[in-house]
Amino acid sequence: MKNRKGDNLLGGRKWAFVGDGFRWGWFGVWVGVLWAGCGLVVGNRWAGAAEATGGPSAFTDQSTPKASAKRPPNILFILADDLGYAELGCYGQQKIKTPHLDRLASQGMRFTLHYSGSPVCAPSRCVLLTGKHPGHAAIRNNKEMKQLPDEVARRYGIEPEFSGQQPLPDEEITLAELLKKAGYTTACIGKWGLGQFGTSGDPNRQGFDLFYGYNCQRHAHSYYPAYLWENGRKVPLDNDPPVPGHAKLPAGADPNDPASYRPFQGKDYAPDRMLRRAEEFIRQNKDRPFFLFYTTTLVHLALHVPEEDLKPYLGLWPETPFTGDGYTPHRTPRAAYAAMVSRLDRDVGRLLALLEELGLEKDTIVFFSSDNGTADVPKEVDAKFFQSVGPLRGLKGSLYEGGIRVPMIVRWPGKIPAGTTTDHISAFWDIVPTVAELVGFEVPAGIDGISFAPTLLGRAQEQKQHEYLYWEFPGYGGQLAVRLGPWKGVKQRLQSKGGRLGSQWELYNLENDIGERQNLAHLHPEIIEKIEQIVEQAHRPNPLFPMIPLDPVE
Ligand SMILES: [Ca+2]
Repeated sequence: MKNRKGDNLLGGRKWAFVGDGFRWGWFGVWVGVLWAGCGLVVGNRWAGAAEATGGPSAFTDQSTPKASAKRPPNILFILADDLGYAELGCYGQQKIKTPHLDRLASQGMRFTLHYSGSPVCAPSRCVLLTGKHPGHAAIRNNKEMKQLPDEVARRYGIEPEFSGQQPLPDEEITLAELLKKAGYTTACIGKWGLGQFGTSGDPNRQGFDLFYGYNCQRHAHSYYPAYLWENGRKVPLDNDPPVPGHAKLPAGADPNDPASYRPFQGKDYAPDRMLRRAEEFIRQNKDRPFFLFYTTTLVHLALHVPEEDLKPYLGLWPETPFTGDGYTPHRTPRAAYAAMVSRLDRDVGRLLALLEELGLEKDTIVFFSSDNGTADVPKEVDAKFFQSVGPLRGLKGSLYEGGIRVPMIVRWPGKIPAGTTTDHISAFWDIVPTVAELVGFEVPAGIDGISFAPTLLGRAQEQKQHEYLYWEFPGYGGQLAVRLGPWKGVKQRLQSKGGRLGSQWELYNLENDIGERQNLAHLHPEIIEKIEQIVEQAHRPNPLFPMIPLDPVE
């Protein structure tokens, strides 16, 4: 089902209100506050569902397959890392093979206008898990902890260089906490980045029964580390010595000799471990509702991929060896990157095959997305060669479309029409209310998302719309972006001296300028004015992540 494109135009009826009491007299169209909650379903249909084995439940939709009548749907949310908008075949990729994800799209719904929570890792995940937009979220940048309390570092054996990121505060309510309350068994397997063990951001304190993988994002730069974590316990990996995430080819080493790169090839590949743990978790919980947040590190750098995955791409394209500085070197960076994307695809295929084997396909809603656009490091990732973000402008770290527009595929056999595409404009802050509506639990007050469950379930006419989408990002020079109907306002370099002296809004009409090439700001001062009002309304100061110049400088 394809939404009618015209419906998304500014001033069209679909542009409902997000904030309370926030009104536009836009083109004289008054659309009113059309809703007072985000797909809010009162009551907790599944409280205690884990205990209910086969008894009657409230989930009695006659169209539901028999197995589903017994249980609420599992949620498998697969979040790729740094996967660009056009790196999957089903999103137009020509060079890299992704058959499993293409098949997933053919069995579900593919979103063409879905946005991540931020152009970098940690804040994007915070937005996804809390349902608060980037001007309201607790975490707004990748902020590393300089030092953990000694007691915490000692108790868990955390090395100073892997102290983790700014912890998610206790008071934030995550999707995992909500699902746990609704009777789900919950796991995050992959990369965390929202606070070390023993802090308020400990995944076990944020609703996850099981955490397995990398806590610190810096630790995750190596795919051949010395260990991963299972909850607060280190699980040793067979990498002796472990491969670092960052290194240069040694002086004098021949960049064309494969042997020069051996030190950067480990033995025990972390994605293998994470996949196996995920399969184990699914098997262990096949008879009760589970939420698996599978946050694979693929396809984030470094360029670490096993030989067997690399082989199909070797010799296909001209290569310039990457010898450093940056992440670790690779002799064939194009082949390595393509292999990592295909490896991600293979791992997704394994998880889907397991659902099929266990007869859980119809009982499991599968989401697939990416936390931000393709990495902006041309010697390591040739985004131009791969056309990694298609016609979009910008890459990871940028609030142009290429940094934040991401793939989103959702499959629920028998519920979500197969092989469909939607241009519903949605973002990571919509995930909490969407899952809430699909599963049937109450969303916390004060979140910003709008459930896109109506779109998924083929009731697009009931779909409520965002009036605008707002991003602020204090990193990469400081940026703001607002999507308002077809319009996109972008402000860059806010924290440079030039920015403080008056960084200017750029304005693009995405309906006919998807590449954000033609700045129309000078022609539409009235839209710039609206955008500035939105910034004023949407931005809420966060002392940990000051947004200069919106927040007063100390
Ligand atoms: Ca990322």
